[in-house]
Amino acid sequence: MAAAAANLAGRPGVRVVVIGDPGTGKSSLVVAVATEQFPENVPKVMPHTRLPADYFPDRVPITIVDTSSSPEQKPKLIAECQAADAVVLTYACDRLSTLDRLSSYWLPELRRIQLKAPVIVVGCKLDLRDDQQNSLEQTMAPIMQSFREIETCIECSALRHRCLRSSTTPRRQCFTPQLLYLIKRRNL
Ligand SMILES: Nc1nc2c(ncn2[C@@H]2O[C@H](COP(=O)(O)OP(=O)(O)O)[C@@H](O)[C@H]2O)c(=O)[nH]1
Ligand SMILES: [Mg+2]
Repeated sequence: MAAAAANLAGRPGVRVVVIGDPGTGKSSLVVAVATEQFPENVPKVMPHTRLPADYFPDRVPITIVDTSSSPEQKPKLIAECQAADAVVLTYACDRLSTLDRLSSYWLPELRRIQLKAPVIVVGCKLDLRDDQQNSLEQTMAPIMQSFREIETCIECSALRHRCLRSSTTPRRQCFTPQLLYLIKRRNL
């Protein structure tokens, strides 16, 4: 794991790279996780964002790397993924075509570049999810069967500060345990 090796060489921290279709909520998620605020106007791509040092009990410094999915930026996106300790792959809960793109494009692409880092699938904009839709488990089970590199999946709303399993859990508390779990499991 490239970035983890660099950690041992003295470069501190864990790199989490956020990828996914345009408009799925990547940049808003980055801001929301870092600041606990929903940004009304978010830049197309956020600058690298360091999470507060006290974010985790064991104070592992985490840098979140936002990306652009435009074709010209593809080499950069690949390089970021190859340097990642974990990849967050987003879809939008209100646009099922972005969910389909996980299996038709993103996950095969990550295989093609031989990504070694674990993948966390995050369904954004949970507040816009249609209640008639299948549950997260029903939706994700076949995808997780086919793509074992998916470590875990969640759905959350940067706007409403919610995650799927508990409507009262703040984003921070639902997004970051997945990261913490990975960090511990992978000894990052
Ligand atoms: N309702 C709702 N809208 C969101 C949420 N997250 C992002 N958005 C909106 O979705 C649009 C695209 O978000 P953005 O973060 O720019 O997506 P990106 O292109 O993947 O970086 C923006 O208009 C955001 O305000 C959310 O949790 N709920
Ligand atoms: Mg963006």
